Formats: sequence, C-alpha cells, structure tokens
Amino acid sequence: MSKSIYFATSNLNKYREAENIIGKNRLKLLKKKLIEIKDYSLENIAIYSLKVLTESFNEAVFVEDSGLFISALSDFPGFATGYVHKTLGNKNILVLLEDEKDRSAYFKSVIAFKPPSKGPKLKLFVGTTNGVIVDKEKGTNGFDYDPIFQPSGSEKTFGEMTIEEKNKFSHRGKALQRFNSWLEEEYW
Ligand code: ITT
Repeated sequence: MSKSIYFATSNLNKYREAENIIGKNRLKLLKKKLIEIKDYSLENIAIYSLKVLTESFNEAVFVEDSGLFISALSDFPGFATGYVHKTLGNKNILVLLEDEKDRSAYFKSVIAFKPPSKGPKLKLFVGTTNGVIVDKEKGTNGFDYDPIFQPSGSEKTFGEMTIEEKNKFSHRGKALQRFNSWLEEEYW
C-alpha cells in the first residue's frame, strides 16, 4: 500500500479534517489557491477548479468546494461563502439575522477527484448538513462560520467540537466518508 492522493487546498483546517478520515499516510497536501468560477452550483465550481488544476498536475488529486446556505436570507451566502466571511464576518451575519425566527441553514460540500490520466474519470462526492445559525458565537475550535453553526442532532456548534466530532456531523465529514468508502472499494 504505497498509493497516496493529493488534496489541493489553501485551507489547512479543511486538510486536517480530511486527514482525520482518509489517514495521514494516504494524504498529501498541495497547498494552493484554486481558480474558482462564480456559479450557483458547487459541483460546477469544484469540477472547473479540478479541471484547471489537472491541466498541469498529473497526480491523483481532489479539491473540495463548500458553502453555507441560510434560509431567511434566500440561501445567501451560497457560492460567495468564503468572500462573505472575509467581508461581513460572523458578527454581521448575526446582525442580519437579528429578530429572525427562522434560523435554519445548511452547509454543503462537494469533493471532485481525478485519478492520474490513465485512471477512471472524475468522481464527485457530496455531503450536506442541516442546522441552525445560533444567536451568538460559541466555541473557538474550527474556522470561519464554525462558532455560529449548530448541526441538527447536536447541542454544540461546530466551534465547540473536536475535529472527530465535527466530522461525524459535518457536510465535509459526510462527503469525505463517501469518498473514503469509494477509495477503499475501488481505488487503493
Ligand atoms: P480552498 O482553498 O480549498 O478553496 P476555501 O476556504 O477557500 O479553501 P471554499 O472555496 O470551499 O474553501 O470556501 C468555502 C468557505 O465556506 C470557507 O472559506 C469558509 O468560509 C466556509 N466554510 C466551508 N466549510 C466550513 C466549515 O466546515 N466551517 C466553517 N466554515 C466553512
């Protein structure tokens, strides 16, 4: 068992979550800011990023694109989730939702994987997690929206969870589990 795969990302928090599921020995980091198109479909964004990346990188590699969709804000921030965190941040998201009764939101994660050129075609793995935006930040673990998102079935926000706990509930954890099962059955 000497095969390994690259995870191309600029986000080390995402990488640590992936390591926890796929295993440190099998994963390598390709630290890179990917080219991302603006599109309502996270699938299209992930496929495009991977396509551009694999024009010049010919190893087994995956990318992961994710987004937060808040019901009361008509699914904002969606494909602009990263940008909105950098600009508005959690505090202003909470202000936008002040006095709002419907706190429901979901996270979605799409993994796009491409084996080296002679292998099978591109594969997609998706995970979604429903939950609520809490009324104040809770916890200091994780990154970005983690302190304000509480998944259904938990009393904790992602910000109050360890990586192992978050992976059991999270959109990325679910997509990674599906990817990992496929790797075990079809790839390694
Ligand atoms: P890449 O280099 O892999 O693209 P990124 O952080 O820019 O890393 P995305 O383009 O997928 O990742 O942006 C999604 C944004 O959504 C991300 O920057 C966070 O702000 C937010 N997000 C996604 N998953 C999250 C999670 O599990 N916890 C908190 N915020 C999350």
